[in-house]
Amino acid sequence: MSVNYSERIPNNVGLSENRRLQRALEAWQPNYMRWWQELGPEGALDYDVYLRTAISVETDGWANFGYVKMPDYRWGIFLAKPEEGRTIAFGDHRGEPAWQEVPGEYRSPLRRLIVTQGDTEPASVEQQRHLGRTCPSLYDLRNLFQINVEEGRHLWAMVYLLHAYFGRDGREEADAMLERHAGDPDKPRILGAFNEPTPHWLAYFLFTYLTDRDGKYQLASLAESGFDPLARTCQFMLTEEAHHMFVGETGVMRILQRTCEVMQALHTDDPERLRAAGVIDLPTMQRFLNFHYSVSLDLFGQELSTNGATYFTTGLKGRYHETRVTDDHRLSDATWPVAVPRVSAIVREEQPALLAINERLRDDYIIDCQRGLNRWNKEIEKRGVDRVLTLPHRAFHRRIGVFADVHVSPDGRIVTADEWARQVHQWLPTPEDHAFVASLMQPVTVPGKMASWIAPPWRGIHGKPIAYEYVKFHC
Ligand code: BYC
Ligand code: FE
Ligand code: FE
Repeated sequence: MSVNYSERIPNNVGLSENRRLQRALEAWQPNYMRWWQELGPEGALDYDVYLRTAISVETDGWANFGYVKMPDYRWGIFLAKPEEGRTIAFGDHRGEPAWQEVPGEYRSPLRRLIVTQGDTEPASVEQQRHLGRTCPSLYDLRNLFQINVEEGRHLWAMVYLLHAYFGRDGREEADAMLERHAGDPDKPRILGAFNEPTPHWLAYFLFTYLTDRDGKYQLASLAESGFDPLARTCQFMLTEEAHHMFVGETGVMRILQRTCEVMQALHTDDPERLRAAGVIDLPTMQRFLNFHYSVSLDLFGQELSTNGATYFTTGLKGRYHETRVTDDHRLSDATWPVAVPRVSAIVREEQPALLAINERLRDDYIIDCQRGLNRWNKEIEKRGVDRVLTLPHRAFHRRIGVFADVHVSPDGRIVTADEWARQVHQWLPTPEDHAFVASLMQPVTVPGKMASWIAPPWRGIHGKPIAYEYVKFHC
């Protein structure tokens, strides 16, 4: 399963044995490169970046580190090793051999899933393209670029499936991936969170903690797919996702450490004084957390979804760790508790588990999000500060599903439009919050130096010191 790097498109799928497919992907490649040049990291085409490149899909020794100019990054096609005799783990086809070709009757929903997944990858690169201009350190800049090239590769992963298995429609969908753009009013990205701006590094760290984590849960569900090439692709993508969430979790942690340090030094929790000292106060952190969490919850779709039920029943998309769940894996009679707004309160009602597939995945996601919050709160406590960050209620600030039409406070009360309007500035980032955070974003590009608002990481990358020159600019 080692990757062949002698070809124009590195791969471990024997691309050279399928000339037609190889030619089709080689024809898409220049369009991708043009897109990267126009909408990839701004002004960074010529930087030498200390990047990790996958060289094998084995767990040991699968990466190579070295300076690379991003346009020279070897984007390619890597699938996890096939599992001998793999069978479909859920739905109507449970127990049947996994599909190596697209089942004709499921062609359209399968394509839709792959397109939706693929669309998010270049979207995130577009959203993050201006951040390089305001990096808090070279260490952070390098991690941003590492994530960007990997999201680019995730696009390649989905484009490969479209080209290899969906003929002409697939090629058209692959082209359209480079035509929709994050936040474009005429041709937006498919899912809401991927049209939101990522205007500064606080938004970016919360995005990689919360929105990349949706990626983890969606990819894990697709890694259960009865369509084996999709399952194997997503399994490999998941190994890269872990690093994206690490960047988010440690980024937020380092901001909190710095803030708490200054709170202790100045003996104050007054946001104005803390802001004047160049750190981000905790209420502001909470408001940004509220925003990114709520838009990420929307990514799981409606609480009750016939799409979700169909994906499951037909074996296209499973649950998180499907094979570890102990039930019939068909959900014919099972129920699942789903939160819904009733006259004056939010209550849980038992609903058919099949329809509640999206909600169940959201439940798994929420539990996982809370783990990082616990670690952040422990750090805040350790530094002698008496305040915690909390995840807002799942119904807070939602645009998709049953809560889209009600106003709900972060603590889960249904409130009137008036109360919402009066309080929203305490719950979600205000224009002033954005302006303040943006004002902190002065680039720091001296090796080992950090911006005022963030603590240094506890170690460097791949055994290198924190003060290593992770990015070389040549100017
Ligand atoms: N915004 O029946 P429903 C990642 C639409 S992140 C806008 O509930 P379904 C990454 C929905 O499409 C992982 N529209 O939908 C992270 C449907 O449209 P139609 C991305 C939305 O299909 C960071 C309608 O509402 N991967 O990898 O059950 C950086 C009815 O809804 C939204 C995937 O999402 C929304 N938030 O569930 C880089 C996996 N939510 O049919 C990368 C693939 C729903 O009425 N996608 N709608 O036109 C899926 O599995 C499903 O499409 C969804 C939606 C879970 C997203
Ligand atoms: Fe990704
Ligand atoms: Fe990611």
